[in-house]
Amino acid sequence: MIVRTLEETRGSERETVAPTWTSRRLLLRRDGLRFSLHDTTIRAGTETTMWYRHHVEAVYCIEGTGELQDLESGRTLPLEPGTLYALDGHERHIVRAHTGLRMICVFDPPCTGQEVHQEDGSYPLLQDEGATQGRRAEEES
Ligand code: 9YT
Repeated sequence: MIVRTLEETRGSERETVAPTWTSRRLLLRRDGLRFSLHDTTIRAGTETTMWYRHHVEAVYCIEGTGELQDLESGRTLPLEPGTLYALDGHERHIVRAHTGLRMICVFDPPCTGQEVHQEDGSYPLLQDEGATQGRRAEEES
């Protein structure tokens, strides 16, 4: 059994601070599960464009208000506590945070914690050492 608290992740290598968001990864690839679990806060007044080309992601909003724009369909929907979106089609999307947002995110395959957004907004597929998982990454790009 794995037991971990949000508090333990603060300031640790499980925490990543980006210009518009901070994410604390409660579960990462190295934990050996088939998904990662993140507690992500998005700063008020910001806009973040994302594309998880190699991952499926589910996001559950638990605090704050904002909006999600699906860049594939153009559809915009409100984000508020209790709203879930699941990017099962690798949709490019924008999150606009009206207030600070707090989201619980699940990624399959699990993130390693070392990803940085690539130029196209996607995360690469990484092994724990930080090396790109060559074959699949090439197949998918
Ligand atoms: C809300 C959202 O899409 N969060 C993504 C997780 C974050 N980019 C991370 O932990 O890398």
